[in-house]
Amino acid sequence: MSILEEISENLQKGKAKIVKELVQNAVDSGIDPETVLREGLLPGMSVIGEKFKNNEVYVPEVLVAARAMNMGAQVLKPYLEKAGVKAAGKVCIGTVQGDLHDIGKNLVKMMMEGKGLEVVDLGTDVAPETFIQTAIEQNCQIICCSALLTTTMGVMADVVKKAAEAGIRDKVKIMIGGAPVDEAFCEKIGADKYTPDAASAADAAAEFCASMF
Ligand code: B1M
Repeated sequence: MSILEEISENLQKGKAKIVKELVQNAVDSGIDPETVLREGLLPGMSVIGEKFKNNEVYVPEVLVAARAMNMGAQVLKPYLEKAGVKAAGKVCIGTVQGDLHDIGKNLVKMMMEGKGLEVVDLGTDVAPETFIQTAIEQNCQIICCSALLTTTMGVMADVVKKAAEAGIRDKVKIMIGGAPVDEAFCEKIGADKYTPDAASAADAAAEFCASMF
Protein backbone atom coordinates (compact mmCIF):
# COMPACT_ATOMS: atom_id res chain seq x y z
CA MET A 1 0.00 0.00 0.00
CA SER A 2 1.41 3.46 -0.89
CA ILE A 3 1.73 6.11 1.80
CA LEU A 4 -1.10 8.09 0.15
CA GLU A 5 -3.38 5.03 0.38
CA GLU A 6 -2.34 4.60 4.01
CA ILE A 7 -3.31 8.22 4.70
CA SER A 8 -6.71 7.64 3.10
CA GLU A 9 -7.29 4.35 5.00
CA ASN A 10 -6.32 5.81 8.38
CA LEU A 11 -8.39 8.93 7.79
CA GLN A 12 -11.42 6.72 7.17
CA LYS A 13 -10.76 4.99 10.50
CA GLY A 14 -10.45 8.36 12.23
CA LYS A 15 -6.86 7.72 13.33
CA ALA A 16 -5.91 11.38 13.56
CA LYS A 17 -2.48 10.94 15.16
CA ILE A 18 -1.40 8.37 12.56
CA VAL A 19 -2.76 10.53 9.72
CA LYS A 20 -0.76 13.47 11.05
CA GLU A 21 2.44 11.39 11.16
CA LEU A 22 1.86 9.87 7.72
CA VAL A 23 1.22 13.26 6.16
CA GLN A 24 4.46 14.58 7.64
CA ASN A 25 6.34 11.46 6.42
CA ALA A 26 4.87 11.85 2.94
CA VAL A 27 6.02 15.47 2.71
CA ASP A 28 9.43 14.62 4.18
CA SER A 29 9.86 11.89 1.58
CA GLY A 30 9.44 14.52 -1.17
CA ILE A 31 5.77 14.09 -2.16
CA ASP A 32 4.28 17.41 -3.23
CA PRO A 33 1.98 18.74 -0.40
CA GLU A 34 -0.84 19.38 -2.88
CA THR A 35 -0.60 15.73 -4.03
CA VAL A 36 -0.85 14.61 -0.39
CA LEU A 37 -4.03 16.66 -0.09
CA ARG A 38 -5.56 15.62 -3.43
CA GLU A 39 -4.54 11.95 -3.46
CA GLY A 40 -4.40 11.12 0.26
CA LEU A 41 -6.68 13.20 2.46
CA LEU A 42 -9.49 14.13 0.03
CA PRO A 43 -10.10 10.59 -1.34
CA GLY A 44 -10.34 9.32 2.27
CA MET A 45 -13.00 11.90 3.05
CA SER A 46 -14.85 11.03 -0.17
CA VAL A 47 -15.08 7.35 0.82
CA ILE A 48 -16.50 8.39 4.20
CA GLY A 49 -18.98 10.66 2.39
CA GLU A 50 -20.23 7.77 0.21
CA LYS A 51 -20.54 5.46 3.23
CA PHE A 52 -22.40 8.17 5.17
CA LYS A 53 -24.83 8.53 2.25
CA ASN A 54 -25.42 4.78 2.17
CA ASN A 55 -25.88 4.55 5.95
CA GLU A 56 -22.78 2.38 6.29
CA VAL A 57 -21.26 4.85 8.77
CA TYR A 58 -22.92 7.39 11.05
CA VAL A 59 -22.25 10.88 12.47
CA PRO A 60 -19.67 9.79 15.13
CA GLU A 61 -17.49 8.00 12.51
CA VAL A 62 -17.80 10.99 10.18
CA LEU A 63 -16.77 13.35 12.98
CA VAL A 64 -13.60 11.40 13.85
CA ALA A 65 -12.71 11.19 10.16
CA ALA A 66 -13.26 14.95 9.88
CA ARG A 67 -10.93 15.49 12.84
CA ALA A 68 -8.26 13.34 11.19
CA MET A 69 -8.73 15.29 7.94
CA ASN A 70 -8.30 18.62 9.75
CA MET A 71 -5.18 17.42 11.59
CA GLY A 72 -3.62 16.19 8.36
CA ALA A 73 -4.47 19.46 6.64
CA GLN A 74 -2.87 21.44 9.48
CA VAL A 75 0.44 19.65 8.79
CA LEU A 76 0.22 20.71 5.14
CA LYS A 77 -0.66 24.34 5.90
CA PRO A 78 2.89 25.81 6.16
CA TYR A 79 4.01 23.95 3.02
CA LEU A 80 1.02 25.15 0.99
CA GLU A 81 1.61 28.68 2.26
CA LYS A 82 5.20 28.65 0.98
CA ALA A 83 4.16 27.80 -2.57
CA GLY A 84 2.77 30.26 -5.08
CA VAL A 85 2.82 33.95 -5.81
CA LYS A 86 1.90 36.33 -3.01
CA ALA A 87 -1.20 38.47 -3.42
CA ALA A 88 -2.53 41.29 -1.28
CA GLY A 89 -6.10 41.61 -0.10
CA LYS A 90 -8.57 40.75 2.63
CA VAL A 91 -11.30 38.13 2.54
CA CYS A 92 -13.95 37.16 5.06
CA ILE A 93 -15.05 33.56 4.87
CA GLY A 94 -17.69 31.46 6.59
CA THR A 95 -20.08 28.57 6.28
CA VAL A 96 -23.58 29.97 5.93
CA GLN A 97 -26.30 30.06 8.56
CA GLY A 98 -27.72 26.66 9.51
CA ASP A 99 -24.69 24.80 8.19
CA LEU A 100 -21.95 23.33 10.40
CA HIS A 101 -19.71 21.76 7.73
CA ASP A 102 -16.30 23.41 7.89
CA ILE A 103 -13.70 21.12 6.32
CA GLY A 104 -14.02 22.57 2.81
CA LYS A 105 -14.19 26.12 4.18
CA ASN A 106 -11.01 25.52 6.18
CA LEU A 107 -9.22 24.26 3.07
CA VAL A 108 -10.31 27.30 1.08
CA LYS A 109 -9.04 29.54 3.90
CA MET A 110 -5.72 27.69 3.99
CA MET A 111 -5.22 27.96 0.22
CA MET A 112 -6.10 31.66 0.26
CA GLU A 113 -3.61 32.31 3.06
CA GLY A 114 -1.13 30.40 0.94
CA LYS A 115 -1.64 33.07 -1.73
CA GLY A 116 -0.80 35.79 0.81
CA LEU A 117 -4.39 36.94 1.34
CA GLU A 118 -5.53 37.95 4.82
CA VAL A 119 -8.52 35.80 5.78
CA VAL A 120 -11.05 36.62 8.49
CA ASP A 121 -12.62 33.30 9.45
CA LEU A 122 -16.19 33.72 10.69
CA GLY A 123 -16.58 30.01 11.38
CA THR A 124 -19.80 28.12 10.71
CA ASP A 125 -23.50 28.99 10.96
CA VAL A 126 -22.82 32.57 9.84
CA ALA A 127 -25.79 34.91 9.36
CA PRO A 128 -25.89 37.05 6.17
CA GLU A 129 -25.71 40.21 8.31
CA THR A 130 -22.45 39.01 9.90
CA PHE A 131 -20.78 38.61 6.48
CA ILE A 132 -21.85 42.14 5.52
CA GLN A 133 -20.95 43.77 8.84
CA THR A 134 -17.51 42.13 8.80
CA ALA A 135 -16.83 43.16 5.20
CA ILE A 136 -17.68 46.77 6.07
CA GLU A 137 -15.87 46.94 9.41
CA GLN A 138 -12.76 45.11 8.25
CA ASN A 139 -12.58 46.48 4.69
CA CYS A 140 -12.72 43.09 2.99
CA GLN A 141 -12.56 43.01 -0.80
CA ILE A 142 -14.19 39.58 -0.91
CA ILE A 143 -16.94 37.75 0.95
CA CYS A 144 -16.57 34.00 0.60
CA CYS A 145 -19.51 31.72 1.44
CA SER A 146 -19.45 27.94 1.80
CA ALA A 147 -22.54 25.68 1.98
CA LEU A 148 -22.77 21.89 2.02
CA LEU A 149 -26.51 21.44 2.40
CA THR A 150 -29.22 21.98 -0.18
CA THR A 151 -31.26 23.44 2.69
CA THR A 152 -28.66 26.15 3.44
CA MET A 153 -27.37 27.14 -0.01
CA GLY A 154 -30.24 29.64 -0.31
CA VAL A 155 -28.65 31.72 2.46
CA MET A 156 -26.05 32.75 -0.13
CA ALA A 157 -28.78 34.61 -2.04
CA ASP A 158 -29.52 36.55 1.16
CA VAL A 159 -25.85 37.52 1.45
CA VAL A 160 -25.97 38.99 -2.08
CA LYS A 161 -29.24 40.76 -1.28
CA LYS A 162 -28.00 42.19 2.03
CA ALA A 163 -24.79 43.41 0.39
CA ALA A 164 -26.87 45.38 -2.11
CA GLU A 165 -29.11 46.75 0.67
CA ALA A 166 -26.03 47.86 2.62
CA GLY A 167 -24.73 49.70 -0.47
CA ILE A 168 -21.50 47.68 -0.73
CA ARG A 169 -22.38 45.48 -3.71
CA ASP A 170 -20.00 47.35 -6.05
CA LYS A 171 -17.20 47.32 -3.47
CA VAL A 172 -17.04 43.62 -2.60
CA LYS A 173 -16.89 40.49 -4.70
CA ILE A 174 -19.03 37.62 -3.46
CA MET A 175 -17.61 34.15 -4.04
CA ILE A 176 -19.48 30.93 -3.37
CA GLY A 177 -18.68 27.24 -3.19
CA GLY A 178 -19.55 23.87 -1.67
CA ALA A 179 -20.86 20.56 -2.99
CA PRO A 180 -24.49 21.53 -3.81
CA VAL A 181 -23.56 24.83 -5.46
CA ASP A 182 -22.72 25.34 -9.15
CA GLU A 183 -22.16 27.97 -11.80
CA ALA A 184 -25.87 28.19 -12.69
CA PHE A 185 -26.79 28.81 -9.05
CA CYS A 186 -24.09 31.49 -8.83
CA GLU A 187 -25.58 33.28 -11.83
CA LYS A 188 -29.12 32.88 -10.53
CA ILE A 189 -28.39 34.58 -7.19
CA GLY A 190 -26.12 37.25 -8.71
CA ALA A 191 -22.92 36.24 -6.91
CA ASP A 192 -19.62 37.05 -8.63
CA LYS A 193 -17.82 33.73 -8.76
CA TYR A 194 -18.37 30.01 -8.20
CA THR A 195 -15.33 27.80 -7.85
CA PRO A 196 -15.48 24.01 -7.44
CA ASP A 197 -12.46 23.56 -5.17
CA ALA A 198 -10.16 25.28 -2.73
CA ALA A 199 -7.25 25.82 -5.12
CA SER A 200 -9.38 27.49 -7.80
CA ALA A 201 -11.11 29.60 -5.12
CA ALA A 202 -7.72 30.89 -3.96
CA ASP A 203 -6.63 31.64 -7.54
CA ALA A 204 -9.86 33.54 -8.25
CA ALA A 205 -9.63 35.51 -4.98
CA ALA A 206 -6.05 36.53 -5.72
CA GLU A 207 -7.09 37.66 -9.22
CA PHE A 208 -10.01 39.69 -7.86
CA CYS A 209 -7.79 41.39 -5.29
CA ALA A 210 -5.13 42.17 -7.90
CA SER A 211 -7.78 43.81 -10.12
CA MET A 212 -9.20 45.85 -7.23
CA PHE A 213 -5.96 47.45 -5.98
CO1 B1M B 1 -22.90 16.21 6.58
N1 B1M B 1 -23.94 16.08 4.91
N2 B1M B 1 -24.55 16.46 7.56
N3 B1M B 1 -21.74 16.13 8.12
N4 B1M B 1 -21.47 15.60 5.43
C1 B1M B 1 -23.12 15.96 3.64
C2 B1M B 1 -22.83 17.34 3.07
C3 B1M B 1 -24.10 15.08 2.74
C4 B1M B 1 -23.89 15.32 1.23
C5 B1M B 1 -23.94 13.61 3.13
C6 B1M B 1 -24.87 12.71 2.34
O1 B1M B 1 -25.99 12.51 2.70
N5 B1M B 1 -24.39 12.17 1.26
C7 B1M B 1 -25.50 15.56 3.27
C8 B1M B 1 -26.10 16.76 2.56
C9 B1M B 1 -27.25 16.38 1.65
C10 B1M B 1 -27.81 17.57 0.98
O2 B1M B 1 -28.07 18.59 1.55
N6 B1M B 1 -27.97 17.41 -0.30
C11 B1M B 1 -25.18 15.84 4.73
C12 B1M B 1 -26.15 15.88 5.76
C13 B1M B 1 -27.57 15.49 5.36
C14 B1M B 1 -25.83 16.23 7.09
C15 B1M B 1 -26.78 16.31 8.29
C16 B1M B 1 -28.13 16.96 8.02
C17 B1M B 1 -26.89 14.87 8.83
C18 B1M B 1 -27.84 14.69 10.00
O3 B1M B 1 -27.63 15.23 11.04
N7 B1M B 1 -28.86 13.94 9.71
C19 B1M B 1 -25.94 17.15 9.30
C20 B1M B 1 -26.18 18.65 9.13
C21 B1M B 1 -25.52 19.46 10.22
C22 B1M B 1 -25.54 20.95 9.88
O4 B1M B 1 -24.67 21.40 9.17
N8 B1M B 1 -26.53 21.66 10.36
C23 B1M B 1 -24.56 16.78 8.89
C24 B1M B 1 -23.48 16.72 9.76
C25 B1M B 1 -22.19 16.37 9.41
C26 B1M B 1 -21.05 16.19 10.42
C27 B1M B 1 -21.10 17.17 11.59
C28 B1M B 1 -21.13 14.78 10.95
C29 B1M B 1 -19.78 16.31 9.49
C30 B1M B 1 -19.23 17.76 9.39
C31 B1M B 1 -17.96 17.91 10.19
C32 B1M B 1 -17.27 19.19 9.85
O5 B1M B 1 -17.37 19.76 8.78
N9 B1M B 1 -16.51 19.65 10.82
C33 B1M B 1 -20.39 15.97 8.12
C34 B1M B 1 -19.61 15.60 6.98
C35 B1M B 1 -18.11 15.47 7.21
C36 B1M B 1 -20.19 15.37 5.71
C37 B1M B 1 -19.53 14.76 4.45
C38 B1M B 1 -19.40 13.28 4.72
C39 B1M B 1 -18.19 15.31 4.03
C40 B1M B 1 -18.14 16.83 3.80
C41 B1M B 1 -16.70 17.23 3.67
O6 B1M B 1 -16.11 17.72 4.60
N10 B1M B 1 -16.12 16.93 2.49
C42 B1M B 1 -20.61 15.12 3.33
C43 B1M B 1 -20.68 14.09 2.20
C44 B1M B 1 -19.84 14.50 1.01
O7 B1M B 1 -19.54 15.66 0.79
N11 B1M B 1 -19.54 13.54 0.22
C45 B1M B 1 -21.80 15.44 4.13
C46 B1M B 1 -14.69 17.18 2.23
C47 B1M B 1 -14.52 18.66 1.84
C48 B1M B 1 -13.04 18.92 1.56
O8 B1M B 1 -15.26 18.89 0.67
O9 B1M B 1 -16.80 20.53 1.83
O10 B1M B 1 -17.25 19.80 -0.57
P1 B1M B 1 -16.30 20.11 0.53
O11 B1M B 1 -15.33 21.32 0.04
C49 B1M B 1 -14.68 21.35 -1.20
C50 B1M B 1 -15.49 22.05 -2.31
O12 B1M B 1 -16.88 21.89 -2.17
C51 B1M B 1 -15.01 23.46 -2.26
O13 B1M B 1 -13.65 23.35 -1.86
C52 B1M B 1 -13.49 22.25 -0.96
C53 B1M B 1 -12.13 21.58 -1.18
O14 B1M B 1 -11.71 21.51 -2.48
N12 B1M B 1 -15.63 24.44 -1.38
C54 B1M B 1 -15.58 25.77 -1.68
C55 B1M B 1 -16.26 24.32 -0.20
N13 B1M B 1 -16.62 25.50 0.28
C56 B1M B 1 -16.22 26.43 -0.61
C57 B1M B 1 -16.34 27.82 -0.60
C58 B1M B 1 -15.82 28.52 -1.68
C59 B1M B 1 -15.19 27.85 -2.74
C60 B1M B 1 -15.06 26.47 -2.76
O15 B1M B 1 -15.97 29.84 -1.66
C61 B1M B 1 -15.56 30.58 -2.71
